[in-house]
Amino acid sequence: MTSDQDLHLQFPPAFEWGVATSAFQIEGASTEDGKGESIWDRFCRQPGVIADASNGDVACDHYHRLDSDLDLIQALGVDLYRFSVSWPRVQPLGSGAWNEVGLGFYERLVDGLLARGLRPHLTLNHWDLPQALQERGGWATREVVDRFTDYALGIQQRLGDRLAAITTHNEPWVVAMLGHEQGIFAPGLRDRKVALQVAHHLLVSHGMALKALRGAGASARLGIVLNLAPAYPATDSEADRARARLDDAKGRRWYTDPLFLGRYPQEAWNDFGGDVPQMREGDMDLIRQPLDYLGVNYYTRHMASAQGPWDTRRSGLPLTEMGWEIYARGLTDLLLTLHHDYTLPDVYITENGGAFPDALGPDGAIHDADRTDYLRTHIAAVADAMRAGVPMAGYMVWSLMDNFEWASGYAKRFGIVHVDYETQQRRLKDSARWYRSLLEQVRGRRARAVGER
Ligand code: IFM
Repeated sequence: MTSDQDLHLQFPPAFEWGVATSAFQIEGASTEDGKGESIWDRFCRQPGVIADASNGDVACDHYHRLDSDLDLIQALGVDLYRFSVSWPRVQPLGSGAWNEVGLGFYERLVDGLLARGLRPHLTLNHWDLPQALQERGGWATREVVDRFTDYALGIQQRLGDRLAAITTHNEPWVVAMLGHEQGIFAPGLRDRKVALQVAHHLLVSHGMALKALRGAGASARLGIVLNLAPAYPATDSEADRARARLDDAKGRRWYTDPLFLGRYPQEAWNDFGGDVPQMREGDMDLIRQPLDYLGVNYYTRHMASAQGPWDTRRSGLPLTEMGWEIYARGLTDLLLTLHHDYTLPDVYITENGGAFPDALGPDGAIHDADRTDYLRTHIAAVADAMRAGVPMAGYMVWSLMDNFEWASGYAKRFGIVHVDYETQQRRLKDSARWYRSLLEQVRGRRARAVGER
């Protein structure tokens, strides 16, 4: 096994390291300075949908603590920061007028990162669609494709010259399926046909926005972020193996095949039957725009059983607080499968991390050895994939700090920095100190590489 001493040696000096967050999960200030309502603001107000009945009104109060949070990011020694723009903060109704104060916030954020030597990786859609667009049908309507493209161009015009990367969407599967089929995320709908139409519009809007951004001369690298889990059969039976292939086609390839091959996987298309989306001529060509990078969010594997949903406790592997199996090898397998199936652009792990109990010790520290182990083994899994030829470009921890974990509220903590929600005090957990020391070793190596030239 790769030791801590050796881990940084597995990565070339140019490999980039970062931490990630999203607007709704940390900003708060949900009605301030002209911000419009998002579908998550609205969803949280429904009784019973958020485990602890909380919302994003205050969250980590990042909106009011921007400078000290940027100092915190810099202190970790990372190269880049992945964040998202709240669409309704900059364009309250999702069309028409822009909100100058909201744009100013992101301008300060981007300039503050650059001043601290950090590269801004901006995500346009991390789920908080303006509620005004939802009233007109949201992602289920074709209109949203044009609105999203206008929004992308507005951000490009204002911030584009200073961004290292622009991601169109974060995890389209989650928006489509958890938001529109299972109804456990905003906007809380339960209709598979609608969900698949939403997925199609997310992909088309990705392609349309990418094309428009390139047309506008964007200098940032452009890509998309997918949540992917490799599918394994629960047993060696033919039935379970067939289920794993089908689950993979419906969960992963439904997104990656259109992006890289310009078509939906046939077996998933057949299985979805009458629920498949309506398409327009040219849609698949639009979706298959050249990507500068693919972002992969990895947390766990998927076990496929012909008997029905798999109970993760059956595997005997340690689980995170989300009940997700800890299986680092799955990350290597996933990356190798992607490398085998497609000609990949640069690949970033745009999210990876775990929720753990995180008790605050009597010494005022958080000894989250379980999270440090999780990060170490998954980073080693990335190194394994890279050695096997996968074009890995960077790795980002989810998350910089504890935050609003959607339907789980604030009870599940993913941060490497602890947030005391009473006082908003930030405290580095042991995992943050470990990550920082890994990056110090990386820096030492980079400095030596420059010295040797
Ligand atoms: O917190 C989320 C994030 O917003 C998207 N990816 C998964 C994370 C953990 O559930």
